[in-house]
Amino acid sequence: MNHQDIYTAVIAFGSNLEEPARQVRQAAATVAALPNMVSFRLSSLYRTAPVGYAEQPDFINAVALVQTRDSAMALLQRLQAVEQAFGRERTFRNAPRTLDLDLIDFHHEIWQTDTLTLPHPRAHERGFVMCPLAEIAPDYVLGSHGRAADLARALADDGIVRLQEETT
Ligand code: PH2
Ligand code: MG
Ligand code: MG
Repeated sequence: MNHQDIYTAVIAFGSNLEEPARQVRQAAATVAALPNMVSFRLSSLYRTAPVGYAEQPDFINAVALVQTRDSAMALLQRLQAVEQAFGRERTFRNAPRTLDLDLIDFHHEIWQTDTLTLPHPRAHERGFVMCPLAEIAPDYVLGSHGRAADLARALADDGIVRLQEETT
């Protein structure tokens, strides 16, 4: 990995415990300040109905489009360390969480390993990822699934509400 190179990545933020909007804002500030981060652009925050395991509070979700000098694995490890620092406990799949940071895409690389699948295998069917991504990068192409804006349009009424700045 040549450290001069700069890579574009998409990171998804989610929280539904312990003041989720605060968790997401603080996590975004932490990720923006990570080593090797060259630029960081955060979407609005969205209130979203839980997908998967339904008997849990609504989520706050957001997406960041970043540029980094990290490799995909280096960035993933840093994101997992941030999750740990925010008190993430892994109980069961889709369980409520103080902070979930998902690497959605990394420079359009394709990965199929035990530790990393890129692009994220379910992101294209999740409005809580595609709507915020479409807000900041409508033309971003996610693997074979197409443009963020087109994916988001089909998912936009899945219980996803953009928060007003002043009420969050
Ligand atoms: N994350 C999940 C499962 N379900 N639903 C919403 N609305 N937002 C999430 O971030 C989310 C979810 C697994 O990571
Ligand atoms: Mg997730
Ligand atoms: Mg995750």
